[in-house]
Amino acid sequence: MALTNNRAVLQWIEEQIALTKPSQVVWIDGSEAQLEALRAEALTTGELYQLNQEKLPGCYLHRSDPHDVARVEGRTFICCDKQENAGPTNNWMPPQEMYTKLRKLFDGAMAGRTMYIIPYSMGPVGSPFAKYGLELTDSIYVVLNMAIMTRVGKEVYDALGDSEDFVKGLHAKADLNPEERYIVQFPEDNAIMSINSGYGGNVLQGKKCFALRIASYQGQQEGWMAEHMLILGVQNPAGEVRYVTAAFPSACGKTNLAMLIPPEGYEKDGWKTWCVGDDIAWIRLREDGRLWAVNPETGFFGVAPGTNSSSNYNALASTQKNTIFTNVALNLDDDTVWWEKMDKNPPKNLLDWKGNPWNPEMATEPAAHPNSRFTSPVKNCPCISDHFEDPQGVPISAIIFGGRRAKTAPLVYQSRNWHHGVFVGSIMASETTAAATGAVGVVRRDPMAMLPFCGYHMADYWQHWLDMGEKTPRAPKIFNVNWFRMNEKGEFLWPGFGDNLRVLEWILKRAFDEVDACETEIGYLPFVDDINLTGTDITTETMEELLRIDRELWREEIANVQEFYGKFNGKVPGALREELRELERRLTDHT
Ligand code: GTP
Ligand code: SPV
Ligand code: MN
Repeated sequence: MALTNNRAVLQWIEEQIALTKPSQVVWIDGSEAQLEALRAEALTTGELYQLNQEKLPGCYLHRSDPHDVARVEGRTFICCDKQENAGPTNNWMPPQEMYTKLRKLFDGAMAGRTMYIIPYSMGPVGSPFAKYGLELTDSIYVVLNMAIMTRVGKEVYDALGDSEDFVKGLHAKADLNPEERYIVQFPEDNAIMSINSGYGGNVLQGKKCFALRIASYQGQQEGWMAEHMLILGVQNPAGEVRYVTAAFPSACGKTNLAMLIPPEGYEKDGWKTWCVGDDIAWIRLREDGRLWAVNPETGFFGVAPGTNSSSNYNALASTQKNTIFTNVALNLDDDTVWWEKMDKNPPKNLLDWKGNPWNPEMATEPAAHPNSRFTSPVKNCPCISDHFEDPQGVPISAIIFGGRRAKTAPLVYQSRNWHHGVFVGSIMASETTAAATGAVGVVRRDPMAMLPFCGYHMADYWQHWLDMGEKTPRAPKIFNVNWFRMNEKGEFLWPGFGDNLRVLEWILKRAFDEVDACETEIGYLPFVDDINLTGTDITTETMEELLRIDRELWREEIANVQEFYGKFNGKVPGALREELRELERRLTDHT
């Protein structure tokens, strides 16, 4: 029975039923009883495998199709009316042409299957930040993941009322054919269609499709921002909590920074951290002249490999109940999960992510897929912030950009002002990771970590950033970090993880004018002594190396950025081109 009288909702659903022709339609109401029945059904079909319910209560393993393990950027489209509004960094097709193509693929795609109607909210229901969506899907896995990642339930219909302002999302697994896989956003129609995938960011439409691609466009139209950012509160020994957001590309450390454990000495001194979000931030200017952020999600869809009790205790703790693991390895001895770097000794009796026997001697591939993930409720996190559900969000003092750069980018630097900070974000570059299909380890420009997620022209997006700064009297300070700088032997110079708090301490002091800095051509750098290294074995020489500016590399960087900016057909905002010229001038003057 329909859970709403909203005519726009009912009519749209009817059309999608007529198109996809499911044999059954189920209205998801968000109740635990209904979800439990779906889990039971998924166990009988093999879509889920029940893990050890004593050790991992409420936890399940899912293995995706081996050719469907990551986002597919080459098959992701922004279909707005004019190609120039999608810009050179997005795939585009005229909306009508794409609708025609997709209608053929969706025609009868749910025949013999059940359509689940998922009502969901991004952001606390009723909050000024909240936006609502519906996802129609034929995947129980999608229903169960969406129920962890978003606020699913009848209250969404109540909040929506008669309004037509909801995102219309349609998803069908079809036959998972990678050649016919499409992840399509229609920003001007508030619509998403994805087909022939069952994995992660391709199909959990609340996440990248809505909360970034559609929402970034909405943000530009309505004067707010949707960003690929974690949100973290850092409590100092005086008891004051200051918030940062940080944009790092996929699999570059957001989840880890978002819930870091302070190093021992810091903990003794009374430092604490509070996680608000690990992947997406929606940001609005409030009456007090500051930018405030909410995490629109309610779960973590986190990278499993590398997660262990010392790298990220809080993430590991978050996965100990009510979690869905995707493409990790299975320990047959006790029905628990395993992945690379969970501990040193892989279990003896292990099945790899494809379900085949695995041992280190015969292995040619890792046991867990490099992009294997856990879907865990945010409320499992031991350091979840009291403000997580706050409908107004938290005030941001610093915005941090960063990526994986073996060289070039120093451990940390501060931009000179908002314009320069936007420039720093626009020239971000990082080595690619397993989060998307394609080559891994190739350096590419990934502005604000939004390259695969910006729902409109990237240069207009930069202008929107500049505009937001103009109208924000107490704008956050903007920084850049690089936890991944390497020595000649290819080893990381910086310990990372919990020790990143040492850098955050400096950043937050800078944001409140509590420490001096060294002015350089690229921005403000810390004086070596101003990063607290007590309790580490990091030498002054290592620190100097971490903070060294290699002018030769920076000149190469400028040439590369010029080429990158050149792709935007003269649309790069003047303020950013000016920043690039100024940077070049400062680097030339130096020699
Ligand atoms: P998405 O969920 O894809 O958006 O990724 P994310 O940015 O949340 O990345 P995540 O925190 O899951 O980190 C991914 C990988 O980076 C893991 O393998 C981590 O072990 C590694 N990593 C995270 N933080 C650090 C760090 O400070 N230093 C080093 N060396 N590695 C790190
Ligand atoms: C990312 O790739 O940035 C993710 C994972 O957070 S996914 O949901 O698959 O996009
Ligand atoms: Mn992400």
